[in-house]
Amino acid sequence: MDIGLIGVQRSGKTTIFNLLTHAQVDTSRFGKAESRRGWAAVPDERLSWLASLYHPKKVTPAQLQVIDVPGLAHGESDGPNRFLNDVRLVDALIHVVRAFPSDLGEDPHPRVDLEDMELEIGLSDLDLVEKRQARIKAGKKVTAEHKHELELLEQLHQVLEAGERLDQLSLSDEDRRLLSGYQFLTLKPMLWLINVDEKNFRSGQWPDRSAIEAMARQKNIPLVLMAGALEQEIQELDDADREEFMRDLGVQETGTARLAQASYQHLGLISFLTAGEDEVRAWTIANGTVAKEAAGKIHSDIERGFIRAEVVAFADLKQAGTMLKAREQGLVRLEGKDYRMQDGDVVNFRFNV
Ligand SMILES: Nc1nc2c(ncn2[C@@H]2O[C@H](COP(=O)(O)OP(=O)(O)OP(=O)(O)O)[C@@H](O)[C@H]2O)c(=O)[nH]1
Ligand SMILES: [Mg+2]
Repeated sequence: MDIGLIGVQRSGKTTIFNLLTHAQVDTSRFGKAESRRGWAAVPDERLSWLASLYHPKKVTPAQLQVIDVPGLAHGESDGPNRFLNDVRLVDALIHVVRAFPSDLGEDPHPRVDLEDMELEIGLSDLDLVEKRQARIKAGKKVTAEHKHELELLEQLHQVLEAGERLDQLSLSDEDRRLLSGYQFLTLKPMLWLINVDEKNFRSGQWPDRSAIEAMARQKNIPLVLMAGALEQEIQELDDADREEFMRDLGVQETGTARLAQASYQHLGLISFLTAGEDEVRAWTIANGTVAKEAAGKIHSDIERGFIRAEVVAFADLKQAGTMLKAREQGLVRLEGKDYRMQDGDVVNFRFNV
């Protein structure tokens, strides 16, 4: 699962990237023109509980790949912005919106920034549509499939020209498949991360709040309020200090955890867990994935030789206390290949190759 961080210049993208991936990229200077990738661990308290039960050699959280790209420059771009190419292939986008006064003392104008970015990604999609239309029309023969695609592209063109996102269009599964190859940015799940300073985080008030909340509702985009720089300071504290700081701030979970939860929810993702003396681990799958496919996440051999999945819900296991007791209480089920996996399932796949 790949997630792209986009936003206007100096909105705090690299700060969020550092926070999520525990990287230490310098954010003090302008003009960083390259994109970078890193892995973010998905916080999951269930792993620590399982680790205390199994004392494994290794604990491996679910991982999301995060891509940090250079910021969108105001007024400098004519034509599609080059940096958007670096996020063309991601599964989801996080738009980091500056709602704190910049280090140059400029007031934030998050609504304008949001509108600019929406316009920019819309134009980028429009450019793709037009190129494809031109290519089909320039071809020697226009087949029936081409005709259908041209009609569809015309529809997309209208939506984009009206300043709407393509995900507002209800598409048939077939058309969705047809379009998936284009990697349209406005068809990707998106989340708006409102990046504020400590004062606004505490008060819950930030510039343009009601206008942006209305925009988000209309476009069906979730908002996550976060104080990026502050979160990074919190992350560097030791456990006891961190707890106290968070209590004082009135939050139960770190920004990273809240962001991961929002992404999971919005992207329709769940985690299943495997536990043993070697490793305790969380695996990311799409909601609706069946047991046999989930087994393939671990290894293609396990998928191919799939026999049964031994499944216990994490909550049941925790309540029983140990796997043995869970078994005695009949909480461990044997499921077949078509079983729909649930978030927090602790699984042991039986297979034969
Ligand atoms: N007050 C405050 N400052 C922040 C916050 N997040 C980032 N900054 C500061 O804003 C400046 C830019 O942060 P970056 O994380 O480099 O922003 P960016 O979006 O990656 O910038 P470019 O890649 O140059 O577009 C730095 O000086 C950060 O310390 C925040 O939540 N609050
Ligand atoms: Mg940056």
